Amino acid sequence: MSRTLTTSLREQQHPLMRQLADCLEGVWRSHLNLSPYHIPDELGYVEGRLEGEKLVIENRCYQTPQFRKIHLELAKVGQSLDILHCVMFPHPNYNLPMFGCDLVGARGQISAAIADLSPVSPNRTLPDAYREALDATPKPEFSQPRQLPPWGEIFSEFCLFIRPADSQEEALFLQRVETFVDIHCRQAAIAQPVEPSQQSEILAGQRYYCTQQQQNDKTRRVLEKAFGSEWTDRYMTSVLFDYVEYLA
Ligand code: 18B
Repeated sequence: MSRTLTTSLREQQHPLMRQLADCLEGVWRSHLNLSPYHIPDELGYVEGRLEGEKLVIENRCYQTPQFRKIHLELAKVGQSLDILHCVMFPHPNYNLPMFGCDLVGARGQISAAIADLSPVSPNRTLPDAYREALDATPKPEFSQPRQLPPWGEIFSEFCLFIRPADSQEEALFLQRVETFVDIHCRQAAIAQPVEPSQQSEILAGQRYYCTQQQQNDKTRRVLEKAFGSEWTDRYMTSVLFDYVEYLA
């Protein structure tokens, strides 16, 4: 049921979101061994309306041996706002960065396109293999870069935060995100678990990433309008940016 519903929302969204959702799932399927990740039924498909427009959320979650949770979320606010949100949460016994992506669009125009592979190690740099792979690919230029907020210090030097100017830049963004996820899945597939002493550092890095993301007031505001602040708090800390406290 949720699959059909997700497919239907995907078809209603901005073409870049649909293409990106298809692209992410395609790369995952070709490199990873995906199993379902269970989220509570009441959070798989959610509709809210407090003041103003209806908000519809559709979630898809997977897990793999390397990833505790892979979360793809599509959301639609009335007829005006479309959102694609994705985070891949590695198990903390692997030194793998956090892949995250957010696309926000209003009335046919994407206003914010963000994607990154964000480091979680104490020195806050990506593993050498990632840097080498990313440096070996052409760095795309966009005509309308956007300024990250202060909590965005979690992102790497490879972070993209732009407003795509036209369909050419949309395609370039899509291609760049595919490169990020392709590199990430290839690295994850050959990753070796770290020593227990390093795991607590990675846990701390993942926790920091999530608590910074939880400070995104723009996300909070959209959710609060439809669901209230209590629900939004719980959703942001348990679905969008949850973290674990245990060692594997
Ligand atoms: N986010 N985004 O995911 N957010 O979730 N998002 C916005 O044009 C939602 C992530 C990020 O300028 C905006 O200004 C909602 C991940 C950054 O202060 C809106 C959901 C990343 C900004 C939303 C959602 C991420 C941003 C304003 C749940 C990165 C700029 C759009 C479905 C890896 C923040 C605009 C700023 C912006 C909304 C980043 C409306 C509701 C994974 C940096």
